[in-house]
Amino acid sequence: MNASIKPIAFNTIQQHVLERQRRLHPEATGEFNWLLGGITLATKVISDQVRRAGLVDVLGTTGETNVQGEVVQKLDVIANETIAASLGYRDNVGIMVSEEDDEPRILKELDAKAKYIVLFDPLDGSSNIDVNVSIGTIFSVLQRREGIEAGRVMDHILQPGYQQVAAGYVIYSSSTVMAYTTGDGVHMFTLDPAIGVYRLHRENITMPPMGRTYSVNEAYFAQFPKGIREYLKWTKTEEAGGYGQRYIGSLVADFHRTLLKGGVFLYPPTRKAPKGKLRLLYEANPLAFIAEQAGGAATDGTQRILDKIPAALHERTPLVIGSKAEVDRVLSFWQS
Ligand code: AHM
Ligand code: MG
Repeated sequence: MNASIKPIAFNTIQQHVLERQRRLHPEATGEFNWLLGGITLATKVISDQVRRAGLVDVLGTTGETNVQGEVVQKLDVIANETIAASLGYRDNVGIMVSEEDDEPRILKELDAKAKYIVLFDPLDGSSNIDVNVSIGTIFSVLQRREGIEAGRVMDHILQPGYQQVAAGYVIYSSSTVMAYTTGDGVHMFTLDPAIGVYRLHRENITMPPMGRTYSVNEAYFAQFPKGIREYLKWTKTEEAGGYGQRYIGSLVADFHRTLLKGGVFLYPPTRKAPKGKLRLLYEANPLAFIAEQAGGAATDGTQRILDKIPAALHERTPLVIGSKAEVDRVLSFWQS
């Protein structure tokens, strides 16, 4: 080859996972890569639908409400079925759990082959779909447990977040970006629309250890616990040194900014949602795994999110997540 012609360097997400596995886990079978391929394929299809919303008939509601009592958007359904179809072909996925489904989808008897359980919020921030604000997909991956009697599906699903083997999210925004972790740091990829692949953008991301930005729906101020109200009042004092506030109303987008720029995202208990609004298994857990892998923290106000033992599929949790020092500061107000 002509020495002056260099091959175009690109590192796709699949290559990245393979390369790290060979280096860090030579015993790995490549099965996780196959599973991740199902998720990346589905999110490329969703990204395409989101980009063409308005041109094709995907905007608006289906006229139904989901198990959580929320209005179902057409794109929610499209995203849900796209992920289900894509993962359904992966013979190593035994169970799927989605925010949009009342019950888990049992694809295969859980055995050594179908060892993965994938939990996801297919389209987070759906209320923002019709107004072109960033939305996203969040996913969490667990493995079936050993020694569980046949048919006891929930025993496999209701595992604490520290048992996750992988987690990630995709944000459909000015570009489509995926971040994931398998417990070896957080890595970020941008979807290259020209060739339809996710290309490495940043490896081993670390969250700034502190940041003077808080992200909360402050319209609920009067409904928040006293300690949270005290923290929010304090951020406006001279002593605090000048805080900024950012709130998009899509968890993925608010988290993505917090991961890159630092600060804290809060969805505390409110009178309307005394256990918080966000779901433990497929919203709080995967983002908490990513936050911790990036050096940040996530708590429900009394304990680490990843230590929570879930009791129900669609369980909700309060969530304070972000830079370690800022999460600790919120806790110091909330717990005093
Ligand atoms: P969704 O999963 O039904 O879209 O709901 C979760 C969303 C999050 O993305 C966001 O953080 C939160 O709801 C916003 O809630 P609120 O409108 O109460 O501020
Ligand atoms: Mg959501």
